[in-house]
Amino acid sequence: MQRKEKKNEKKIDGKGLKIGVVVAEFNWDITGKMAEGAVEFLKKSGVESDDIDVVKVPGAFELPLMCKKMVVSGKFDALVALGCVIKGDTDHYYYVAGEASRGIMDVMIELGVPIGFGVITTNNLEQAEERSSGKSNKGFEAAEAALVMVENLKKI
Ligand code: INI
Repeated sequence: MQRKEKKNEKKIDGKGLKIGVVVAEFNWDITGKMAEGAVEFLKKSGVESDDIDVVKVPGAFELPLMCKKMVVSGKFDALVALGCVIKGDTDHYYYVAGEASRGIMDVMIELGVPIGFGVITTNNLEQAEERSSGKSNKGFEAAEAALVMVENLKKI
């Protein structure tokens, strides 16, 4: 599936912004590509390489704590949280995906710093590959959402 074009899409100016990319190492074949997509978008938007910190965590379950620590440090204008949870034969998927998503939202709402949500949840590896490559790379999209939110929050 192709990335949906947004109405009135305009170039975001990321110059001077400090962005953290938090990426789960679980399913690295997928999340590594998502991290590349996120960094590519940030650089394309003017964020300097030195202002992009990529931090790894073991799995999606660990994303919220690292996001919280990074936001509390006060160093970042926004974060991008990346993970890939693939459905297996047990209920584990629901706990990992559900808690990652709830935890990231809690950090964002409590601390008021935008976090682009790039945790993909899929039925199989094939779907995960689709969502981590080319124009459908969800890392790219999550980075875009983070920068848009920085800009929009400034206007409030
Ligand atoms: N972590 C993921 O990021 N994706 C998964 O699909 C996954 N599955 O299926 O188990 C997963 N599990 C590990 C989890 O995120 C924690 O790292 C682990 O439970 C240790 O706390």
